[in-house]
Amino acid sequence: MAAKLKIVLGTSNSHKVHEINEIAREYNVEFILPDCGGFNPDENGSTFEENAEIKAKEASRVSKTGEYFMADDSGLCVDYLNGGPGIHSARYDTTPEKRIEKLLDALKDDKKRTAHFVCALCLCDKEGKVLHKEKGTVEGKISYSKKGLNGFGYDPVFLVEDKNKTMAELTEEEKNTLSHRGRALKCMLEWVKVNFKI
Ligand code: ITT
Repeated sequence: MAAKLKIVLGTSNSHKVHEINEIAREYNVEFILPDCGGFNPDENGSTFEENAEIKAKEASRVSKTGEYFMADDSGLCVDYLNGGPGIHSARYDTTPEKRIEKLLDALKDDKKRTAHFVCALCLCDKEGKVLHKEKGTVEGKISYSKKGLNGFGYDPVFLVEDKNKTMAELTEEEKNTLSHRGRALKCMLEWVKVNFKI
């Protein structure tokens, strides 16, 4: 079997690296971190797609090694909050626990609880030229309290549509099958497979 194609993943979120490599398991691809001191892109885009592109390009700029670069910009969009926290999901409050508390508080007194997760992926080459983009979503509702220990971020309060469980109650494999990230990444990997002949 040919050596795995290495793609540099522009992120500082270790949960994303883990999930992305789990999803990529059945492909001949491995995602690795940028070869640089720290990864601090200026995420000043106004959409998930723009921020994914900013991060992928920044990874290609700062990493000393690598041929291909990908980034994931993702977040939770709550209908009652007009799509918020959205692209600000990671910055909604200072810790994951506080972010969940703030969200539950914003929806208290039986507010409309429908929501979805979004994941935008962008792949570029070492010159920073965009090669391909994908987007995935998963619909659900915000629960009244935290449940489950798996996953990360808002998973303990995101009730997956048609399942009587939060994302954090699903196994890693179940989450990756239906998540925003799983959906977007499988499409991206199929594109990579065909176009890079791996
Ligand atoms: P990088 O920008 O370094 O990749 P980040 O965590 O700051 O890491 P984002 O700007 O894309 O990444 O924000 C994503 C946030 O959205 C993440 O920190 C979570 O709060 C939330 N989120 C995204 N995907 C999630 C998932 O699968 N489960 C739960 N929360 C998720």
